[in-house]
Amino acid sequence: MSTIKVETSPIPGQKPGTSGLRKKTHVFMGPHFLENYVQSIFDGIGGVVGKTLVVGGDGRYFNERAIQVILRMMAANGAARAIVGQSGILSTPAASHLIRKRGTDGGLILSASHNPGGPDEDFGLKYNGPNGGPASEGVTNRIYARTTEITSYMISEAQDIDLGTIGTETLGHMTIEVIDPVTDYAALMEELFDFDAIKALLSSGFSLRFDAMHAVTGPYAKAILEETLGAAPGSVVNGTPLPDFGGGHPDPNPIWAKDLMDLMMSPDAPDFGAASDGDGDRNMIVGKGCYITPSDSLAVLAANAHLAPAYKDGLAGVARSMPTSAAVDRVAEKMGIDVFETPTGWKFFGTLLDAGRATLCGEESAGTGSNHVREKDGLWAVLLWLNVLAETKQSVARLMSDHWARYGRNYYSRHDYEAVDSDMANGLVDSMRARLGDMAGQTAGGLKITGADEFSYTDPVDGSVSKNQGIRIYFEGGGRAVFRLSGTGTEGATIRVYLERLEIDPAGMDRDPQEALGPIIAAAEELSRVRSETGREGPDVIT
Ligand code: VG1
Ligand code: CO
Repeated sequence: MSTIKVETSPIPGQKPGTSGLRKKTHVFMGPHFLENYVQSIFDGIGGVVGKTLVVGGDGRYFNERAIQVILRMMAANGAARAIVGQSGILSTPAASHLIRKRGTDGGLILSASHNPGGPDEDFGLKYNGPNGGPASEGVTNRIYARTTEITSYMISEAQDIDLGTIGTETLGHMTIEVIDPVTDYAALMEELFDFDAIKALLSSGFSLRFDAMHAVTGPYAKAILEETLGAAPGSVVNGTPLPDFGGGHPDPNPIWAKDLMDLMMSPDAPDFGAASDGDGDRNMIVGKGCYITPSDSLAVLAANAHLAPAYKDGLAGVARSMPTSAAVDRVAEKMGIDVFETPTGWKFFGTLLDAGRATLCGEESAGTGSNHVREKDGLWAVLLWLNVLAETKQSVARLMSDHWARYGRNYYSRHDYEAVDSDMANGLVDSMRARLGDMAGQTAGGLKITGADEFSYTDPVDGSVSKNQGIRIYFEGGGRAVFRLSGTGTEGATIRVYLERLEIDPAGMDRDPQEALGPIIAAAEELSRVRSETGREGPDVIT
């Protein structure tokens, strides 16, 4: 093997967003694009000489090609070892677990998560640190800084590595271990949950459907749900990872997992439905005729986690991203534990989890997880739900309605306006920012505004500060509207409007969320003019 140094120059636009760098696949495949970014990661983390990294991705188009390049660059940069999922496959939570279990120096995860895949769609890459979690802002800032000053990268000239066969290979001085992507993760799940109780539930006639959306969780779900826990064969659908996810968005929400939703709302619905996203870190939970919003799911899991072995001693604390509803806060309050409100993106939970201050974390975007890894974890959430259902012997709908009766219901919805002109989107946010100081005391949509600010976060563990994390407007009676721009898109801007209202009247628990949130929706429009400015009749996606 010979190592070569390739001259290059900075490529604009390599700034990582909410979760790593995401671009159109053809951009990632362009000359030097991937190589520049990988070298900048290596430089940004102080080089990889003698280091071990986990490498794997969600199987989307360009996954394996990109891994071959990464391995050649690792070898050329002096890395000691790469641990790679067979065929380049590793779900994001499985990669996080491997980094921790094997005590590596971190890992590279290839995914654009819930974004569609294929030559004309999206690709992504992110670095996770030795704790298994997404790099902190400090690290991503250093990586980004390197992308703006890079002049060369190192790469080996070598044949492709056989990633299809489990075993050990070498590339120069570097060892490459190709491992089964499922084994370690499945063993971890078995440690956390009462598999016997779940087996008993599934053999008692309880039926489920898990929609892997042609993405990475297929092999994991088949092995764990069907082969180990005894769910009926065929319970896992769309279980073979495809490079283009079968043409859909691998995003587990009522829009993109419509087939599952239709089934769950029909007379033939199984007892439990779930779906996960491209890289396996998101989850959607649906009962018979009953969709569970991710914010509610986090609250229900926090209230019941002690029913699973891993959490039997209770929770140290919980954390949620700022736009996530306060449903979990109400649980934490009753339990007398801390609740932390962080900016959007899993990287902000890392310090709290590492410090043992939070056990469960969640985001409104279908992300839930715990201290077992440092990423959100789709199948973990499904298994925790099943463990809770096995213990309580209740239906999903009943568990949810009992929860609302006890804690109140935080009606919640997110409205997304996609592919908006970036200048227009920024202008909209700037305009609201300029008016924030005067909003308190005014009325909008007939609701009195009690407070308005822009979220700034000071990490309670390491003191780092993250500014401009979303505009928050609070209304009389506990309502709230939040506005922020997405940091994961690859085309124009996506405006996210998060809407919430607390209901404690027992007679008001069964309303349609869009209707129950009507006044907040009207107030949000009056304050932002997002519909009139973008010329749209309504959001592109409602979750
Ligand atoms: C979105 C979600 C955020 C999530 C992120 C990554 O970010 O809102 O909650 O952490 O995606 O999820 P944004 O900036 O587009 O709102 V995933 O499953 O893409 O790793
Ligand atoms: Co994801």
